[in-house]
Amino acid sequence: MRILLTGAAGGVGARLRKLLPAIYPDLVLSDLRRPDDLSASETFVTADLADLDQVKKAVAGIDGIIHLGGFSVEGPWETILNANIIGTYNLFEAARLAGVKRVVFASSNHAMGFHPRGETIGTEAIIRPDTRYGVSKAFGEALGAFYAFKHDIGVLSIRIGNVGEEPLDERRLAIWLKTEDLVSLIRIGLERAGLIYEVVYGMSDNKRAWWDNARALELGYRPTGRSEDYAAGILAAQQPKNDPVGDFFQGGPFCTDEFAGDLSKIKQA
Ligand code: 15L
Repeated sequence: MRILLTGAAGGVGARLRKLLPAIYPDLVLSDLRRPDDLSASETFVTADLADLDQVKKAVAGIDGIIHLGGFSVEGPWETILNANIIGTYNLFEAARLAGVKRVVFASSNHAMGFHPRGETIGTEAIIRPDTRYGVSKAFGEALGAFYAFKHDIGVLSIRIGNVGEEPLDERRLAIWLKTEDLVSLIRIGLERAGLIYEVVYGMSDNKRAWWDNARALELGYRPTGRSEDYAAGILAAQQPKNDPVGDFFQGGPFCTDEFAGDLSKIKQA
């Protein structure tokens, strides 16, 4: 399979560039700018997702896409609109026109960030984005379902927690995703026979998880990372903070940012 990785110059893209070539030797990378450390063996196409013609060029001859591209945190509406809303539309539209068979969409936990940490949610829970960024990820998931059923592209939306070598703090003990586990989920999206449209949570085997990832397990996911192995060190190093909103909701500080709601009312509802 000839695979396109969008957002290849970002943090998660950099991690995937180390692991994917062994699995998909015919890998094409794209982003707004060339990664500084691009090697001679890597194929790179510059593409602005907001420009359909550029996306069409990047997608030509591709069998499957891993779509990480876009703006990966909260930002002004214009930024989110261009990079994530128009950009993701262009990506799926270019995929349809080019006859791409599979798309793995990097959604985010922030599509669901306003669920309380005390609740365990599955993939059927109501969408509750915590930011304009989270709204754009919910849009991307909806777009994925639309292109899957209407245009026969197999799509996997992965609601990614936090990708890294190890969990960073108490919140990330619940949502940590080891890079190798992300690769396993990507392989399900690109290779699993008969896949039409699925949503899974992008987390490792985390004891403190607040997501029910049963569907991912049914699809064959076997995570290897265990955040609990890091828990004692992280909890001992954790600095006290005063963030009642962020501490209550799964989205953490993304919920606190610009928050003008009534936390006590929400807690009583
Ligand atoms: C995300 O969606 C971001 O892309 C990433 O930078 C982290 O902030 C992550 O969520 C998180 O929730 O920790």
